[in-house]
Amino acid sequence: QSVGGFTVNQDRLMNDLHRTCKWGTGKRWGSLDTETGMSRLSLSDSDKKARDWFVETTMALGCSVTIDEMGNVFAIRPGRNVGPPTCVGSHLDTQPSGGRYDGILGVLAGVEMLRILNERDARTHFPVGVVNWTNEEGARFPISMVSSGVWAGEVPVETAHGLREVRGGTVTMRSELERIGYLGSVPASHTSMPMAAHFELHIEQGPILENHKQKIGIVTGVQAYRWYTVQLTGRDAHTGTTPFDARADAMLAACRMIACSHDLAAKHSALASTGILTLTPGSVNTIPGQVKFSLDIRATSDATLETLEAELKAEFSRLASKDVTKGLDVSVTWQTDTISPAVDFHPSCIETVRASALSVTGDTSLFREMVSGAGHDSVYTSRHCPTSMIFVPCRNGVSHNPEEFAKAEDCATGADVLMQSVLRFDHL
Ligand code: HGY
Ligand code: MN
Ligand code: MN
Ligand code: MN
Repeated sequence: QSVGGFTVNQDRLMNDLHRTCKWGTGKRWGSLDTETGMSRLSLSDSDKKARDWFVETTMALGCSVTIDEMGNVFAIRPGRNVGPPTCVGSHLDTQPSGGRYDGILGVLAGVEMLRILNERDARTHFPVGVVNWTNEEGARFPISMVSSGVWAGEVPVETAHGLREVRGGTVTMRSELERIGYLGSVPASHTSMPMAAHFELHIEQGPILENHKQKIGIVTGVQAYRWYTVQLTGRDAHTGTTPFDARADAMLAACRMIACSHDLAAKHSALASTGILTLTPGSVNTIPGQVKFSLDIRATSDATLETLEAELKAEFSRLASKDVTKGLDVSVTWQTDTISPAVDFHPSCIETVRASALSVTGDTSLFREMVSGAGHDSVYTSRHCPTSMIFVPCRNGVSHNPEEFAKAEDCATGADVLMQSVLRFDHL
């Protein structure tokens, strides 16, 4: 049976999604199926509006709000006893053309949990909290989950503060935190903001739950991933006068490398993707001398990524050499932007989520254990406190796309399992 018989208010939860999603969409959210996607990049003006709403709303619900030096926002509701809070967390920042559930649902489900606890005048043993982690997506600033990474002691705060935008430019994370008023004075650290546990509700962002007609994913861990920026330097030259054997064509080399990365990854049952590609000078009749592209590789184990990385580096050098280009050498340099190791979540939290899923759905066929294909802030919280995640299905498994959609009743079921997990953990 569910702890306290508490269930979330589905309409209110979805209204919060409507309301907060107007910050970052071109127009007010109409029907769920047709609205434009979200573009609420971290520390942007629209992110500030969503953050301000989160701070005001949780303070009005009786929480103390702490903002740390990475702009992570901790809204803590007191319990009967003093101690580290059992937290739910996720992120309000989105992809440049993303969906309206990724991250957002997890934070708003936390707000709804606070509302229910207040309405039922329930006082938990220990404090409970809701956390908004800064720049989870890594879309604006190039290290994803960077702020939970600082909190976990895995990313130096100076490195995070110094990050410049993926798109180039002079602003840094620090200058943007300052500009929007979220450069907190509290160190971003698990020692200054300890947590008893961290649960994260998130859409699955893949097709497994929907394909199996299931409602809840009990997330047992997260696969490993690494992000690189690969820079190729050839030589600008005239497209009409330069024979193939006199070219150092960085673009041709890049095409071969990107195709090769998919083949090598597939050989290791891994994934490889290029989402950003820039070149100069960008003229029809000039062979590009400079190309920069992103490389995102994913696999269930770190060892596989180690092997794949070494093979990719060797192959890219070969593909850039004149033996293959039949022209002049192209130089290759690698920059590692993100290393997110594979993690296994804590058995105690996995058990708690499973018991909660049963108490909410009453039917073991409606949920399954699974590993997350996407990275989440829970990767880093699991370094310092018991952590697990709850997935809900999303239509066609599509995410990082304006078509991202999750049914209201599935969001509510996930929010109930999240709330139950917190209450169960608090009672442990
Ligand atoms: O890339 C990821 O998996 C995460 O959304 N940062
Ligand atoms: Mn996310
Ligand atoms: Mn995402
Ligand atoms: Mn993520």
